[in-house]
Amino acid sequence: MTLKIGVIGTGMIGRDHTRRIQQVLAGAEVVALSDYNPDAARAVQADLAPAAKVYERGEDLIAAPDVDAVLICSTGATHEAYVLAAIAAGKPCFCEKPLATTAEGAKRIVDAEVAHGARLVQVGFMRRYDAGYWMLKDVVDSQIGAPLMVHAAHRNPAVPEQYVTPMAIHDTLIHEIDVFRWLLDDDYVSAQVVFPRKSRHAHGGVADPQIVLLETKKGIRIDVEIFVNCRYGYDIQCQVVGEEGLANLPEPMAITLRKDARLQNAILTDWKDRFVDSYDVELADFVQAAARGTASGPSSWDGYVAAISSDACVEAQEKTGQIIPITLPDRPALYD
Ligand code: NAD
Ligand code: ISE
Repeated sequence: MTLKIGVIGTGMIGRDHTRRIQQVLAGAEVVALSDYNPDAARAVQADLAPAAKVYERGEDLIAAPDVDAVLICSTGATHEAYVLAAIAAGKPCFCEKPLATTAEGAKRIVDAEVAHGARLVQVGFMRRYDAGYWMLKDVVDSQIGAPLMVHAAHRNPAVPEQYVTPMAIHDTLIHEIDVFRWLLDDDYVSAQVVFPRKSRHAHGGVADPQIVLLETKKGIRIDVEIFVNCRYGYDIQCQVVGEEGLANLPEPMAITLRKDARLQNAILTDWKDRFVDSYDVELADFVQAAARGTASGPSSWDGYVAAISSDACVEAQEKTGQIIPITLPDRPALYD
């Protein structure tokens, strides 16, 4: 059976995921497209999915009888309403991060899915599917004793004018927030944010760089540097320090070149390239589960916990230097 997919939001990642379904993965095809800007949907239709129908409204795409499952790739603030509509229609949906822009919104999704009685939602936390993070998790679980500290960095070469200080949390750090819960099998109890000297390359609306300090239930201390105008590349670093040793996330594969009396290798500049394989594997997982009428991988609960933790980090930005507590509700049995 070929799973028939509708894609809502055909900007950068919606286009890339459509290419993935159409040209890379087996078992699914894109039959419907929708974007707030219909020209964007028509452009993706022309380039990648000529047989797909273009819908003016995402709600109509979700309700269409020939759409089995939905990819939600529109701007973050629109996710909640589309995910709720997919759950109401009983259709599996893959929702790009963030699941919702507020913890209350994410909770409404958890409540709707629990009321439905089975998982339908996968959140786009693709790092859990990354081979490098898998290798790191294996070593953390078996080789370095109890993890004590994590030193991490999330660096982008530059960001546009629309990118403002809280987006460093909602848009950028949210990947670390999720992947460290998974890597350490832990949850957060507090957050603190401090701002180093501002880079002259950062525009007026964004404090850059930032350092986020997280503490977990097990007492692990995590420091993450977010530096979204670092200029030199897209660079994700993660080092876990344990009682018996220390483990680093592998660097992306690259040729080392000895030339002109220099030893060098290229550094990626685009997030789409850095995690290209992980996006493939996460969507393959979605297609397999959706074909069975369900969802696996990062859940609505993970999206909800990420939203609660993000809200605390944004408050910590606003009250810089202060330690903001993070309290989580009990996890519904559906997500055990
Ligand atoms: P984008 O701005 O390139 O695309 C967003 C698209 O959504 C635009 O075409 C816009 O017209 C459309 N849109 C806006 N409101 C809409 C609505 N109500 N209904 C339908 N379409 C609507 O942004 P992007 O970079 O593709 O990001 C989209 C989402 O994907 C964001 O939530 C972002 O955080 C997430 N994202 C995830 C990753 C990742 O690594 N997992 C990477 C990039 C983006
Ligand atoms: C972008 O939206 C992503 O999700 C990328 O994975 C992330 O690394 C980048 O910082 C975000 O802007």
